[in-house]
Amino acid sequence: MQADTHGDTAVIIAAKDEQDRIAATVEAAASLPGVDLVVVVDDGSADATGRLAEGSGAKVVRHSRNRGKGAAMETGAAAARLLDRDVPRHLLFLDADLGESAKQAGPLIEPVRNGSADMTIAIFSELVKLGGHGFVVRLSRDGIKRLTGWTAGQPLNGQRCLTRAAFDAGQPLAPGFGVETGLTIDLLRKGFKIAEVEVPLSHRATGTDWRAQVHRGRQLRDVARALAAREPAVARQLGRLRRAGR
Ligand SMILES: Nc1nc2c(ncn2[C@@H]2O[C@H](COP(=O)(O)OP(=O)(O)O)[C@@H](O)[C@H]2O)c(=O)[nH]1
Ligand SMILES: [Mg+2]
Repeated sequence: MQADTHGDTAVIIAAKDEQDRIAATVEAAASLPGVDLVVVVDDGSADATGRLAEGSGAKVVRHSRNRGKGAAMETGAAAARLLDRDVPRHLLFLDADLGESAKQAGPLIEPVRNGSADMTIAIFSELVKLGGHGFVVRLSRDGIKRLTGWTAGQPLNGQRCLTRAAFDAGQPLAPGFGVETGLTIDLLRKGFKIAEVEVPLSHRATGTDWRAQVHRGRQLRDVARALAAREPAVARQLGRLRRAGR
């Protein structure tokens, strides 16, 4: 990341307890062409995630308590906005556990940069076998298909690049791990163009221990909530409540 080079893209990384991988992820992200800002949102980590991210050159924003992935992404985008110059940067969201493989994320930016997509979603060419989390993937994919007609290859993939306009149109983001499912549905419904891009990224394999089970339980809950909130009847009521609160 060269301080005096003007790029057009900010990388936003939501991270919770990622001290083993965050430094490598930040360094790889900063080396991507056109990236001149890396923001890490340390979402109430109990480890050295924030300190290590800062030491690797990221701007770090910390949630003093854990608020979930969707909220962390909003915080990261708000921080990037404060550091925007005249033209708002595109936002490339990357998970914290990509490590060095994050340097392969460049193709996610291209379609957004050249205007052929408003949001890209990564397709990992080498999917690490994830014990059991296929159920949540199917729930998300089927829900997106039912509500929009579109079939997503890897609907929960968090590696995605958006124009600022598309990100703004996706507000408010669905809470927690419902964020990817919600964003995909909301942008498609508003007529934004989504492109899937195969990239050779890899992340930590989620195991089968109790932590992994808890993680999957949270994902299931959040994806189900994101879908429920977007059912037409519920969405109409939420829309009315929101407008009334303005
Ligand atoms: N903001 C936030 N991010 C989280 C939380 N839990 C996990 N993450 C991040 O979300 C991303 C995906 O999490 P990960 O554990 O790799 O899930 P998986 O890829 O679905 O197995 C990583 O960048 C994590 O650091 C959380 O509670 N809050
Ligand atoms: Mg992961």
